[in-house]
Amino acid sequence: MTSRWTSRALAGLCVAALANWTWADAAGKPWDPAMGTAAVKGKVKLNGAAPKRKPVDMGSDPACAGMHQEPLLTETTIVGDAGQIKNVFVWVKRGLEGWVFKAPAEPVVLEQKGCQYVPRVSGVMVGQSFKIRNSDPLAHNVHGMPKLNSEFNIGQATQGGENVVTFTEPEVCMKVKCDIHGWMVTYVAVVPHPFFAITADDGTFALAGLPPGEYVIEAWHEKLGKSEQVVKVEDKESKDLEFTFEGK
Ligand SMILES: [Cu+2]
Repeated sequence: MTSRWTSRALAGLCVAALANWTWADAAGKPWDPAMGTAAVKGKVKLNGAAPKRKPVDMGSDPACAGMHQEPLLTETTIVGDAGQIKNVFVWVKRGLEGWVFKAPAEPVVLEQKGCQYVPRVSGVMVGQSFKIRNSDPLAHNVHGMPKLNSEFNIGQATQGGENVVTFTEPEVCMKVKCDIHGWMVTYVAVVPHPFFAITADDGTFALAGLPPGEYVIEAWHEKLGKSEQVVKVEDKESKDLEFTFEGK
């Protein structure tokens, strides 16, 4: 019993070590939050007319449609009156390679509610728990379609069902969908550090607590594509960036 447990535990450790190798092996020192004195913040805007959001057609599953008095609106591109874009994933793509970051103990939660994923875009660190919850009284399945991480496909037949997955590789962003309900789509970004943000209703983002340095900041949107800028911040400095996407 003991030896079987030991060999299993050792095998588990080896798998964990291998799985983590590509990112954890990066030359770097443990992150010291006291170094985080700088910030990059800003706004993401659309150049051109905002696309009109359409009602989501839930006709293939009346139980889903029945949970909404008014139809949900598509979330592919959400643009405010002043052109500000919501749900853009903004992160430090390069410039933090000298540090090794520990994933937080708290999970990131993705919920299925009213036959919709909430939130539309999530950010999670490599190795951090990503908890997927079914809050609906019907079945969903959660089909992750990564390019760099392992594919997963989890059925959640009952309300309150929860599963946890973790990711081994940085990947911005992977698509996750429900194979039962074709309109259910969400995007998950896996990042090797905590310096990422998802633009709010007003299109703003903030990357605070950065060490002074030069960074490549990338803004990613599921439909509009991606854009990057180089920015240099000194000790105690905060710089503003504006990203502009062309309408599609
Ligand atoms: Cu579903």
